[in-house]
Amino acid sequence: MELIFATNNKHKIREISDLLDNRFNILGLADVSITDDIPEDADNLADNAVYKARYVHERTSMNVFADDTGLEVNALNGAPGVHSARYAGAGRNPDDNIIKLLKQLEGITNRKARFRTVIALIFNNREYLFEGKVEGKIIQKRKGTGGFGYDPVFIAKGYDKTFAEIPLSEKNKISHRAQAMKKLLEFLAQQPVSQ
Ligand code: ITT
Repeated sequence: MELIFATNNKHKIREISDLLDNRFNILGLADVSITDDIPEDADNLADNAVYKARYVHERTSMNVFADDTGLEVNALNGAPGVHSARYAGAGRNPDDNIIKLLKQLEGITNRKARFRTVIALIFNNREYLFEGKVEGKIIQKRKGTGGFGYDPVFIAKGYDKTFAEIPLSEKNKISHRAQAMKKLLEFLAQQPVSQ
């Protein structure tokens, strides 16, 4: 089954390919010659994900899913949230984002945070939403070199290592995206194979 994952983020494609069985052939945006930077201007994750999926569906008529993820920090009233990618500016630089986050949390003891992912799927012209989240905390200083984005400063509940210190296989057991993907996969598994 061919399915477009509407992302340019190679890390995400790798994470998801790791989760999928070989019934699915995942195509990235580059595979369908979409090079546009699809706007993510909505004020919530679901609307951004739906917008991206519709954008690609209108141009390809193929089954497609898109995700949007945010890091929600309790002490910052849910920020950076939907603005996670551009938290420190339009450059979308993960190192700058982490520096800003740690600065905002200086002196704050409540470090509770969660990653939340919303996936929008357009399948046979119908729209579906799937959500996953992982609770945890933001540490004081970055640790680890794996993962991407905010991974070096996020420790999931019940763990003592950051997402950048644990293997991808471990992150994929519990992560926000893995949980949303699991719901997507359960849905797809129920669809006839010919789709
Ligand atoms: P696309 O929009 O092309 O899919 P993106 O990197 O912009 O890729 P998101 O908008 O979903 O991805 O991500 C928002 C921000 O959250 C961005 O700064 C990411 O680096 C970060 N992020 C997303 N998933 C993450 C994860 O699993 N671990 C750490 N940070 C993550």
